[in-house]
Amino acid sequence: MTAIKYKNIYIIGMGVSGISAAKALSELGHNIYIYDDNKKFSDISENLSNCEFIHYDNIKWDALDYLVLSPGIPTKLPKAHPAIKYAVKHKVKITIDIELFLNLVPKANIIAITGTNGKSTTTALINHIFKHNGYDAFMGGNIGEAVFKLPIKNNKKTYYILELSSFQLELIDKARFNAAILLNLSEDHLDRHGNMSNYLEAKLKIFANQKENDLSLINKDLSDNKLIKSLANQISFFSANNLDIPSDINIAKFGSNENLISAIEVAKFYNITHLIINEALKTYKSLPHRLEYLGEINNAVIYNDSKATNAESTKNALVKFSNICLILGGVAKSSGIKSLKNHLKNVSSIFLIGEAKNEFAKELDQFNYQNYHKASSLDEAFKKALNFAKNSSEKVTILLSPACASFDMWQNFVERGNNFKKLFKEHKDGETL
Ligand code: UMA
Repeated sequence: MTAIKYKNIYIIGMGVSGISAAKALSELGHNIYIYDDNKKFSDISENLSNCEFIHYDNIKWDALDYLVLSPGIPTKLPKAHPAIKYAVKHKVKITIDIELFLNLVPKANIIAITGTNGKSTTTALINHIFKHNGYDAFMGGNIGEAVFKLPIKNNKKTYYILELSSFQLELIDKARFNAAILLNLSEDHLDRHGNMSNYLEAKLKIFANQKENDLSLINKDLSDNKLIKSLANQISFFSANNLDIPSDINIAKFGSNENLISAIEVAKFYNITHLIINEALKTYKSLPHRLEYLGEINNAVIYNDSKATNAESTKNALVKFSNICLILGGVAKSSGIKSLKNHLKNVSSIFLIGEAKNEFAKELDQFNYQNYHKASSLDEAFKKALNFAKNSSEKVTILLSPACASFDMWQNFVERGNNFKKLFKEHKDGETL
């Protein structure tokens, strides 16, 4: 352990990342102060021994070394968190759990994955291939496992495979990633970044501290972008069209060719053979809520793609099936569903739910797509979709792929997906009664 021994660290946000950072860093001997704007956390110190819960107006800023922000805390937009002003005034370094964790493991191999869609699948796939090859691999980050929940192993034989969001990358300063991937880019999180150029700039921090022999992979589709062109001699492009794997491997479970090809490139970079890679691809199982196969009811095959929180992600799902009954809606992203316009030929009917339903109905009218129906809940939409399937002479794919955030009805996409799975189970059980 080097730079951060026995520091005074102030952690704001007591979610998954804040709590695990507070626990791990206090166990390492640092002085930890914590805070969360949500009053329900004010007695959290009782569970976090040695961590003092204190408001940012009352803490001694001059004595602090770090302000650690949870990824969900805005640094600029829509409105910078008030603690940031204090940190700037008192020259306290503003950072993120990822950076502090990586300070502790400088000898380990760090592989980082970002992009708008497919990050979790690519992260899980790389982890699966590495484990299959016998490597000591751990995955974490935006995928849901905060880095400070992972074991701290500072040696060359350890591989950390990290999914990183633009919120996390925004606060990266010195962390170096030995292999880094930018999978793709489409409109998302503009409430936090303001515009696409800022969003891309945050994502490109994944390459900022790389050295000559590190692997820097970017999707070739982005090669015309000005910011990316300026990096051209330091990066390699991968193309989603160059897929070379045995034909008996079902590629739908990888979400997209981008995920699959970039994961294979990383595995090859770390000397994993084709034989091992292909074996691992065969045994890989898709993650929950990402084109997750649930089963069949009567004439319908049902998939849960609750993780599709933007239209680009839903578009990826639509190209994989035919005769689709699509459940769409929630809290719309600023770009709405315009990227679905040319991908509705496989969609037989759409059931609209949530806050976005009227807005999406208008968009569908503009696309001249008429076979849509509004539903008051996910439950009603699913019932209507099952009914549609019953009356169809061909097999139907019922797909929950909402192209929206979930906050109007659920806490997050996981809760939305779990509710859908529960509905599936109830109807399935009903069928077999
Ligand atoms: N809070 C404040 N003040 C604020 C805002 C939030 O005190 O102004 C508090 C909340 O009251 C809450 C805590 O901060 O108690 C939540 O912090 P958080 O939103 O950063 O959530 P965590 O539970 O720490 O989860 C974070 C990531 N969340 C976000 O980026 C929003 C998780 O990504 C990540 O899995 C986890 O760290 C572990 O690394 C989730 C996500 O939605 C999956 N990511 C976005 C995405 O994928 O699109 C980027």
